[in-house]
Amino acid sequence: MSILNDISDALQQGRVPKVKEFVQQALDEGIPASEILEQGLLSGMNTIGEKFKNNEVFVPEVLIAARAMNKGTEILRPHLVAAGVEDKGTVVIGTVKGDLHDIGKNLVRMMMEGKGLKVIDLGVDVPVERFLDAARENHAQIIACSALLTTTMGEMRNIVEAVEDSELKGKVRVMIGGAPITQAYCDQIGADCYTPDAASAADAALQLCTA
Ligand code: B1M
Repeated sequence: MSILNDISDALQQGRVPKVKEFVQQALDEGIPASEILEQGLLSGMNTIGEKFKNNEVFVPEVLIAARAMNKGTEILRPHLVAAGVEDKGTVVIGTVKGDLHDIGKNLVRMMMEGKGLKVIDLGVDVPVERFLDAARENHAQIIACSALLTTTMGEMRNIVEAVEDSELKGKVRVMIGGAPITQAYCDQIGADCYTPDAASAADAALQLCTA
């Protein structure tokens, strides 16, 4: 569908006003928000990711594409998030210390909100203690951590150990995810749950909160 290609192209060029315009146009044409996300925005981001890997584009280009991605998903947000009236549980989410990647984390947050969960978003570069403090303050059932770098994923082990060593042990579950994370890594560090994508993270979080 050409409007989805237009979104992907505008995102790759980092053209925020065009991305916003095309996303709105696609919604007006009745294209489902999930399709606009997958085949428009994420498709563009994947292309940028490939080019970044092959040294065809560099950090500034990726950064402006990421900004366009976040602006586009903001428009989709009300369409992805169903009107959950009462909170079904509370999740504290953030990208681990040293890591500034937030697009995947933002998608996870949106999908969780769409399941009627209350989500406290701590942003990026979040130190271990902030995750625990926020879980205490908000009586959260889940700490959800995202990491995109092999150099920062080790922070997740620190979070699991800090929860184990605190009064939160047995009360707060730790969920992990992000491109370099696997089920094997989850088992290795003793985290409670790994999911490969935002939709399955939301399903798993709801299950953990309502089990
Ligand atoms: Co960065 N970066 N980056 N980057 N970046 C990657 C991750 C990289 C794979 C690119 C590459 O080399 N091919 C590479 C990591 C290599 C590695 O560690 N193995 C990399 C690098 C090296 C770096 C820098 C070190 C580059 C540099 O400075 N030399 C630097 C580090 C900065 C830092 O964090 N300290 C850096 C910087 C940046 C930007 C700031 C320019 C920008 C981020 C902007 C932003 O996020 N606001 C950026 C981007 C955009 C990327 C790529 C291109 C795209 C990431 C993305 O947003 N994908 C990425 C290459 C790639 O992935 N192809 C790359 C889309 C997003 C929807 O996917 O986040 O994976 P993702 O989320 C998925 C799943 O993983 C999952 O759900 C989502 C889908 O449904 N998920 C969860 C995520 N979190 C979850 C949590 C869950 C469950 C599922 O439960 C709690």
